[in-house]
Amino acid sequence: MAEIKQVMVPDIGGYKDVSIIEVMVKVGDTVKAEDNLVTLETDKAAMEVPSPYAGVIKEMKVKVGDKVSQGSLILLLESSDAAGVPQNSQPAVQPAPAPATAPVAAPVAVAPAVVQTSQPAAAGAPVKDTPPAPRPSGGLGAAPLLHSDPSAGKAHASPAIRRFARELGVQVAQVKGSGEKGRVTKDDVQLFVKAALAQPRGATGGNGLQVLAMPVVDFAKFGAIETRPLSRIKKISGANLHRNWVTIPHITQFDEADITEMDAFRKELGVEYAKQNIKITPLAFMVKAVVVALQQFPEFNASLDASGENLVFKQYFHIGVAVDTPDGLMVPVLRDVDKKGIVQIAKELGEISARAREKKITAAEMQGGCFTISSLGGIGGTAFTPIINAPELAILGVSKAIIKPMHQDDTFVARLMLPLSLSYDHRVIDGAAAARFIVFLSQVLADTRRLAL
Ligand code: CAO
Repeated sequence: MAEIKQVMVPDIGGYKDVSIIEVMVKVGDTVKAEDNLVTLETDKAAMEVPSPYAGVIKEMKVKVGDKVSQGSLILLLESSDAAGVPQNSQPAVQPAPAPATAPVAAPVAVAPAVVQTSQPAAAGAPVKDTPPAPRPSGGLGAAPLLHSDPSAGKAHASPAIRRFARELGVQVAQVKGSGEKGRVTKDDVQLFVKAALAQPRGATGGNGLQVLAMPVVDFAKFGAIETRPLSRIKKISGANLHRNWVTIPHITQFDEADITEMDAFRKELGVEYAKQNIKITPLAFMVKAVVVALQQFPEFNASLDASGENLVFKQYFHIGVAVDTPDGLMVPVLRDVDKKGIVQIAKELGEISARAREKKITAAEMQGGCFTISSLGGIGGTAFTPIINAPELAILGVSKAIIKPMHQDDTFVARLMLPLSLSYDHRVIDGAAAARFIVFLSQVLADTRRLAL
């Protein structure tokens, strides 16, 4: 049978004339037992008064700003739960685990005092026939902490608002309060979320990048257009390139290697191995020379671990080679290059680049690289700034070798000069180390006997 019940302020640890800072319900609302009804606040803490019964709110007896003490009538409720909650029982408020350092003014939950009337709802006005029974709450100091929000002690917001904010993933401390004494209101949290959603894609707060949104341009306004989707490879590699470009501090060091002798030797080998269908390009020498340089400078054959605080030095020498395919860039990896000769490397390079162009490279074949070479030498250009293939620490860009006049022994001589562009992760590699690396690499390429060292 429905009954009208009076819900009163419970034992609040002896505090008197405590402000009501929030009223969560209104007449006509249906509440469940333990739904919060009002929030009270002293100068030390905020506390919520949960409903002891399920039912419908019939009359509000308080409003925001009212001062109440233990026993003050909060509201009348038509209970749909005849059994209700025993007067002195602890409400089933589940306190969240307390933060390691509990904020001084952390909100607490208290049980309401309830007066149950014996009058049926139809009989009209409720009758207060028993005094409010104080619940065995430990009062403000002993009550459990309700929230683990680390901002709880700083921002001025009721527990309900904190919970609302938490549900939306908002830290109350970040929200500017527009309420009394700078209190954060529900509207403030909603405005905060709206503002966050309105930020451009890719923009983040805190330590992230704050970038302008890309302009949305109607290209068709300026002429005929055709829209084609990016290839799957470009979508995947694009995301990786973007991450690497914006998260790694790149520096690119340039040099030129005199490969006159090397190229003469390469041509000799080329004639010899053409019968076996092995094409020997300058790249095979570069792959080998890079490994010799990596052995000399182990820092370049390393990666940062996930913590970013340790360098992982690799004892193996797997070299990635960027291959231009009709669908986009792929980087298959040649394994254990230190154990292979130029001809073997050239053979594998031919095979792996052909398979990449036929889309026959597996994901496993593109993993485990220590260092990448990107060669545009077969196409042209004088230099470029390759993007590091993280978690590797450096990448070598190779451009087209051309014959140049070089000054030697008081005269100019024609030499075949190979442009090199070494991009490196400046968090790990110093400029001097990079210069030493590229100079050493140039020396190895200039004197192929060094490949055997
Ligand atoms: N200088 C001058 N000539 C060069 C050269 C260089 N640095 N590198 C290659 N060549 C010559 C070769 O000797 C070959 O000459 P011939 O046809 O007369 O024999 C010609 O250029 C074509 O070489 P290639 O490109 O077929 O072979 P490669 O071994 O040099 O490169 C591969 C193989 C797969 C790396 C290459 O084909 C490729 O895809 N390159 C593009 C990589 C890329 O897109 N990088 C950019 C990534 S963005 O960072």
